[in-house]
Amino acid sequence: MNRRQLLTALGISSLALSFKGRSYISNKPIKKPIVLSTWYNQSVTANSPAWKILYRNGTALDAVEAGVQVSENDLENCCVGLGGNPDRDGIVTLDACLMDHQFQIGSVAALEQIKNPIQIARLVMEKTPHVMLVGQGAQQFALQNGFKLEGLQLSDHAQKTYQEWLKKSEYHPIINIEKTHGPSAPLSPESNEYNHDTIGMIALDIHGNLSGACTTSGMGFKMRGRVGDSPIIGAGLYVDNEVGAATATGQGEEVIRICGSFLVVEFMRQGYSPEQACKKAVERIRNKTPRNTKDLQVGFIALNKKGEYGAYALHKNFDFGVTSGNGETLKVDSPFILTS
Ligand code: SD4
Repeated sequence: MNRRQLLTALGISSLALSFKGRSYISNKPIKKPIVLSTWYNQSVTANSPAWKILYRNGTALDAVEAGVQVSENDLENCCVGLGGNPDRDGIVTLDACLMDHQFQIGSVAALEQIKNPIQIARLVMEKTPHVMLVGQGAQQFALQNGFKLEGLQLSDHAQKTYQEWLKKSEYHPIINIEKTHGPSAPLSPESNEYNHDTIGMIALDIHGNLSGACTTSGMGFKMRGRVGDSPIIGAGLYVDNEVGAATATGQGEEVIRICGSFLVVEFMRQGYSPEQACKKAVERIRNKTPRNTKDLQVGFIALNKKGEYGAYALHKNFDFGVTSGNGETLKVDSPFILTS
């Protein structure tokens, strides 16, 4: 048995070999399976089907795909699936992607009238030579694969919020950091509460493999054609099975600007803990963006090969849910760097 095989047998990952000496390296037993997702209010329900799959020795990919569909199917959810808030023209457009432990990726953006964009993203990954389909082409592909076209009607809450928004038709990507977020949070155009709650979910299965999924209706009242970070591999989601996985929520433009989730994974590769890695990515946004971060929220969650997890946000009030061990979903408040 060589040194690598010996360490692997002892449960010490190959990552530990490369970065021994850093705080990230520990000999603690690997915590698996485990699944976490952005915004605790939706994690509670979304992690549950994911956990059932993981608990029965299923794959992380199947788990995250099943998990995020809970939010996609929830018409009360302001920010995921067809119940989400529309763009300025009153049309709901959906973005989603997933990535597995073998660097397989699939993504759809600006998809309209299709209920589960994450399923289409998976089909893009498995059935096409491409990694991303957008707009009409994505819709056509969904229909060719047996999906049905849903109506254009907005959900009740989206209709109400849109009518309210139309009075001024102003778009400020401002996030009221004083209020509690989550699907059940009060929706008001003034507070821009409706701009949140993309679900990003990352998981480590019993086989030691990582996968992730991310799905959203994007920022409410965005310009027609605007695409955020959520369907962009490396921005809204990234997985490297040797290292870890990360996903993002919040102002997508800022996440894209720094290749956010990729950056978090790369920081973990350098030996940083998931929390430290998320913090460094958030600091990168604060230090580099030409915009004023006072009104911008971004949050990352990350998970490494050891089942260690963490998060960081620009502002307070970002939380997430973690399910492992006995299957209970733990609420975790993310640390943050800015207080005003
Ligand atoms: C976007 N990142 O479209 C998404 C929005 C979001 O919680 O995460 N909301 O920019």
